[in-house]
Amino acid sequence: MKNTKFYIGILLLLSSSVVNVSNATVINTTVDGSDAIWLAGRTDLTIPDASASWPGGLIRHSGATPEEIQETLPPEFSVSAGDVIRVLDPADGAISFFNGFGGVEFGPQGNGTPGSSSISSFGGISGYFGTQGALVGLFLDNNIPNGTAPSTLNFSLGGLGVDFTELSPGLGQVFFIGDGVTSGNVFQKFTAPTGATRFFVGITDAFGFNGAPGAFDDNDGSYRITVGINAIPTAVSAPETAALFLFGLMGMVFARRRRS
Ligand SMILES: [Ca+2]
Ligand SMILES: [Ca+2]
Repeated sequence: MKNTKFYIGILLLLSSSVVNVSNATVINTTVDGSDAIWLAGRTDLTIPDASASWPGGLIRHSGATPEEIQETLPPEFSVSAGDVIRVLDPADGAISFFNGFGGVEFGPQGNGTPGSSSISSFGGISGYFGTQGALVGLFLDNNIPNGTAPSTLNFSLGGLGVDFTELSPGLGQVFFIGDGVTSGNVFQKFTAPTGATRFFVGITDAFGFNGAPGAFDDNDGSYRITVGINAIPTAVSAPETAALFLFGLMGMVFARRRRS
């Protein structure tokens, strides 16, 4: 009986650690083609109707696009400095970046050679240098970003590339997330910098994927991403492992009971 109580104690302890694992924040979200990363935190802006021009804003097509999509502020999530963010399963989905619905679509990794898209900064948020139309992230504090933008991170093959395993971007620096895993299926790790309170996921675009940010008004479709904040990347299998462990321990309890 003593032994049984001991094992029950272990089971209770293990149960509480399983609860801790599930307490890590996990967010499922879609990132629309209109979720311009350069509008992150820009609650000071009034985005004009899609049919209007936007002087001083993101560049738009001069005439109407078949889609006439209005740019949107990208999704944001609360974080603290030092939080570790990972995509918990490879991001997927498809966005059509060109005039017309459907047709050629890109996935979260973006299109072309890393470095084939070079887009300048906008209102205190850095530029972007990587693949065309990739899923990107951004850390901010509580302030509306403005003033001089931080330096642009280099995700070309001669720079960080897209297969890095860890990244510590600064506040206001747009960073490549892609599908969130390396070509070797390693979940990539993004650490929130000092002062970070908000994490954003969004889209990059520009005419020809180069120059000033814009051309979002014909982007239809979306990417899907499961974001883990301080969550174990194998979140799906972690509880399974714990369950197997518990199952094994229960087997041991049974074995002991049968012996005694
Ligand atoms: Ca576009
Ligand atoms: Ca389109």
